[in-house]
Amino acid sequence: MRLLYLSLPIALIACSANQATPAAARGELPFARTVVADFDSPWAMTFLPDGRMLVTEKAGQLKLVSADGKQATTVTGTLPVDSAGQGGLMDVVLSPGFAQDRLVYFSFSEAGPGGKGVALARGKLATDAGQLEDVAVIFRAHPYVEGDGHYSGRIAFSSDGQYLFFTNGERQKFDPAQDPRATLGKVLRLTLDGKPAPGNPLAAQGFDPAIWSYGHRNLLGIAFDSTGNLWEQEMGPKGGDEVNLIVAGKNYGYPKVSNGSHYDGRDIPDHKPGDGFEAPKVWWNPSISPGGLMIYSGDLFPAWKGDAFIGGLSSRALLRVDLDGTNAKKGDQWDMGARIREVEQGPDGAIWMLEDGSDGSQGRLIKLTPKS
Ligand SMILES: [Ca+2]
Ligand SMILES: [Ca+2]
Repeated sequence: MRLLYLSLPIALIACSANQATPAAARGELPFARTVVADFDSPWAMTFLPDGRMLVTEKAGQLKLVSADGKQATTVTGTLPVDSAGQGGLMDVVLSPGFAQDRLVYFSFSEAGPGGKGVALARGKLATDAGQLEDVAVIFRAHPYVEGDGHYSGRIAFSSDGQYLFFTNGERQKFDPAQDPRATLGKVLRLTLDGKPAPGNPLAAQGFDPAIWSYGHRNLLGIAFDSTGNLWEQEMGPKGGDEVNLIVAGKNYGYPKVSNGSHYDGRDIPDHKPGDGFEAPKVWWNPSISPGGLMIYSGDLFPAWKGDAFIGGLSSRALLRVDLDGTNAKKGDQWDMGARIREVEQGPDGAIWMLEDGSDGSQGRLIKLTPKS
């Protein structure tokens, strides 16, 4: 009773201090937005060393975009993609040795024996950047299954440039995420040539030799921070979207455990200490539908250095997650009024986003800079 009495005036003071609504609650954004270009269902982007950009469009086009966004040409030499449902041309990332080897890695969905799956390919960007040469598929998820969902297909390179991490979604089939022989529902560690990396943590236990971690659902973002921690975000089931710290050999639980539940209403046991599964560092209920992940290392927004930025699809938001060593907690969630598919850091430290819609309808490339 005494505690309640004492706490009352403090609560009242807190209320009156908040009467001036914070900027975030008024919907004001702490950055300026510039619309740079417009695309047809863009999916991913990356910057070339000269400031130009490569942007993928889901239907299969790889666009080369001038640094000011005013000119966009189609890069020739890409592969045919199966663009249906969530599939299409997906991620695009430069080789760690791009300045010398000019290799570009990209992922896409394709039809094949058994159904459909996500493939990883690479090619050499011609000096004028208008053409990919010597394009070859270097890895395919397995097995291929029916359906057009949860391909994942995000690419990241280890900080030392030795390994390629590739995400394979569970294709809306649930159990493959726990199947040691399937690459579905996994984070994979490959060589730069797309082979299973030697020394992967579960190979000796009979897992597919490419597997680095398992028990994932739809992994649409993967990135290393400046100290070498590997972060991943995935679309979980209803109320269970996650940011995970990826540790070699660990089981992240799906579909056996999740802080969310199945979209058809069936329960999934929550993560709890000692259950043998890695719990997410951050999760969202209601769902945000994370579409892309970037870890900020620039100078334009010094307060956000080292933090993770996530594009939200159903949440139509840009989200910031505070990263501190191996800890993570929710930061900001800014309403963008459109599904955000991809987040990238520009050469000058600006934050760039791709909307998820079609040309002329929220398929825009937007640059975020500090308010002047
Ligand atoms: Ca990107
Ligand atoms: Ca649950």
